[in-house]
Amino acid sequence: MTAPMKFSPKVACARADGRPIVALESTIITHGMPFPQNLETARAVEQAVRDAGAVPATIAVMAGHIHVGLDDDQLQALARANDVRKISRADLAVCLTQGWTGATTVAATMICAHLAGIAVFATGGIGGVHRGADQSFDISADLHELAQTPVTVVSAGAKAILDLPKTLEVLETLGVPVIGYQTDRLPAFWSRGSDLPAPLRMDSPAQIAAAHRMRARLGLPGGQLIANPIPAEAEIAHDQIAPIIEAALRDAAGITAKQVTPFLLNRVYELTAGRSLTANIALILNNARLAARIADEISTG
Ligand code: PSU
Ligand code: MN
Repeated sequence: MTAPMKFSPKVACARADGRPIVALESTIITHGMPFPQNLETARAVEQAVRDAGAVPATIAVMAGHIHVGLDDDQLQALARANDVRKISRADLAVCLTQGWTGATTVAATMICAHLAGIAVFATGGIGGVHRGADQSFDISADLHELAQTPVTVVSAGAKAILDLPKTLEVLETLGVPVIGYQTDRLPAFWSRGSDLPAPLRMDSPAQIAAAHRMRARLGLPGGQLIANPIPAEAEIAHDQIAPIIEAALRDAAGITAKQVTPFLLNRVYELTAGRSLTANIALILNNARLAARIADEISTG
């Protein structure tokens, strides 16, 4: 009994040849960005992975299968649709058996990447502990996935709409290594740094690949979270974004569950007149390039 998966021809070839592959998520396309920037970004991120010498594998659920690697028609269909479900660990099996179209979050993409034998995954920012979680109990399933699925996830930190200190505490409790890439400070998505220290630091893709392999040798089940700061020219300074996040959070009163993160990202987009999206695109491209280099080190090591 195996998982219902369909590999694109290019991903199938790369798997057969043992070439480096980078998994990419689809929730960012369907729930994280507006059309047409979502489609342009999905294509550009795939190209960034190719330019860095790896094969991109964007993952989504369609017609009862986990698709690993999408063609341009499939990417377009996802980017234009507004009835795609946001799929996390809890939803994956139901989405498949019901035949729904589903976009995979960080958690679900990690599960699918691991099933496909892909070790590295590039995203924007992971989900985490929401502000006010002491009342709402809203903590992303992404954190628990990092604790149990052995995939190295390249992010720009956790999204700054979250409670970053609490997110770090939960990651520490769950035994997830949070590794600042060439930085001692925890990156904060749209901003290069927060006032929090990065728990660990590494400076090269080879070091990150070595730690990934060591976790396997130790029999440790979970993954690694790489926190790669947004490029300086694209960042929105912390002082500038902080009041906007506060305003977006006020506007989010009454929004719950899966809708919270998409609502907040869209509200920050509106309140920054699109600047947050420009930054989001820049950081994803930056993560895709780093992920390709890590995947290359893992495949040759
Ligand atoms: N990174 C982005 N934009 C996004 C996301 C990540 O730059 O939209 C998505 C990811 O799929 C992540 C999800 O898993 O947001 C978190 O949702 P939640 O807080 O509901 O777990
Ligand atoms: Mn949530």
